[in-house]
Amino acid sequence: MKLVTLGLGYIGLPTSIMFAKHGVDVLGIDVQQKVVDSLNQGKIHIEEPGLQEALEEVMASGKFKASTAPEKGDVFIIAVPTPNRDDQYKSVDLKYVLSAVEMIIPYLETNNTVIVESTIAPRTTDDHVKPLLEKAGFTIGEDLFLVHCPERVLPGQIMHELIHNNRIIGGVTEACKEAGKKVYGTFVQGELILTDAKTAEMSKLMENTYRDVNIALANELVKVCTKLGINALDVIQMANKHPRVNLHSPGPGVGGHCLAVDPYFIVAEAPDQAKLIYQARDINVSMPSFVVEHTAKLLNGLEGKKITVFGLTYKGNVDDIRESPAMDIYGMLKASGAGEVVAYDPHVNLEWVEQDMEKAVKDSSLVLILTDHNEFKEFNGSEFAGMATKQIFDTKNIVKQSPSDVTYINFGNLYD
Ligand code: SAJ
Repeated sequence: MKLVTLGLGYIGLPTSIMFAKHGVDVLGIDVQQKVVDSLNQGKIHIEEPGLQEALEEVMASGKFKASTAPEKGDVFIIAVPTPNRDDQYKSVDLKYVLSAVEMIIPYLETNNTVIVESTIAPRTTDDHVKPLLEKAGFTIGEDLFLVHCPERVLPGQIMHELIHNNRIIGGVTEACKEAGKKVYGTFVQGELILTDAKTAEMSKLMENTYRDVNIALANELVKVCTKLGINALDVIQMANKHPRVNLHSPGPGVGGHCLAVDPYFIVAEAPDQAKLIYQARDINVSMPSFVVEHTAKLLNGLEGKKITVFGLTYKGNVDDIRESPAMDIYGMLKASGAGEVVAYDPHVNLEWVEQDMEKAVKDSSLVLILTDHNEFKEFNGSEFAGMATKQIFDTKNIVKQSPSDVTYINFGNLYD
């Protein structure tokens, strides 16, 4: 089997490499020449445990190569970004998906399978992708097979989850479902669940929406408890002792290219019905302001103070700063008149991000933890010796034991 993948980002690259590891000849396509060059030189351009080693393995076996131009193949997988548009309900922008389809059309042959893995709004496969392929002369389910198989792997655990998660295979026809099953049967050990394309699209969106709505509930609880003088983190711990309750963890907001994006795809298609989903997004979007407001309170005003932000990525132990609430908070603090705002993140390799923890905290009045990197879980206290006032505001509740001479604040002991 020869596989052509379109998009070599956080999903397309691990997926391509996984197929190559299981004997498939893979040609990975990306529009960015520098990504293609780096991969062909055996270097990954994203951070994901196990991925670098896996790339080296498939380069050595000759099963994977990258290019900017597609070729003919048996299976085409589209894993390109689907950002929000800038409209009222932030609907899905299909431009990359549709241009990927246009790009492969000249290479498609009878009996090929086209799979969209990118997250798309409900009905996109039937209403947008299928017509393009039909216009090119194919009859879906007869001489070309079309499938939506949403990716559902967790960044940080992608290599494990690609193999062990179950997969929803949304075929446009029965024959399409079977074609999709054959492709993922190459390496997936989880269940291969066959359904139609629109059910697959909606299921994927609801998984992330479920999580977003539950996080919003936890974040709202923090706001309520802050007003009422109750420890929200204790409440979550108590309530979760109930066998049917699973309150999520509150935090400085919800980021990444999934939870902060996908719920809008549902809202945009049915705004009058999807009210709770929209409200949950609003609550999560409000969290950076809540954090900045309480940072100012803890410091009796931000003017002239140095604040050190620990963590810029959207979650711990990844290098991804897309839709990161930590980036919003960093920007808001900088715009707020604080004396100096320094960002320290050992996972983010950008010129303006400090890599030396001691330098980052020197003369600082507050360490503001925004990301749950492993590096921020344990401190012996000496790290904070140079601070002007030794204070930590831990919005992720991750510090295991705060050093005794440091004032430690989290979402459990914030009061209005
Ligand atoms: N977060 C909280 N509280 C929580 C859990 C998460 O504030 O209790 C925040 C994180 O800090 C982060 C955001 O939510 O900012 C998202 O993190 P995540 O770990 O929940 O999810 P992602 O975005 O890394 O990956 C999700 C996963 N979806 C689900 O778990 C339902 C993953 O399986 C999907 O493949 C991925 O979205 C995707 O690509 O859609």
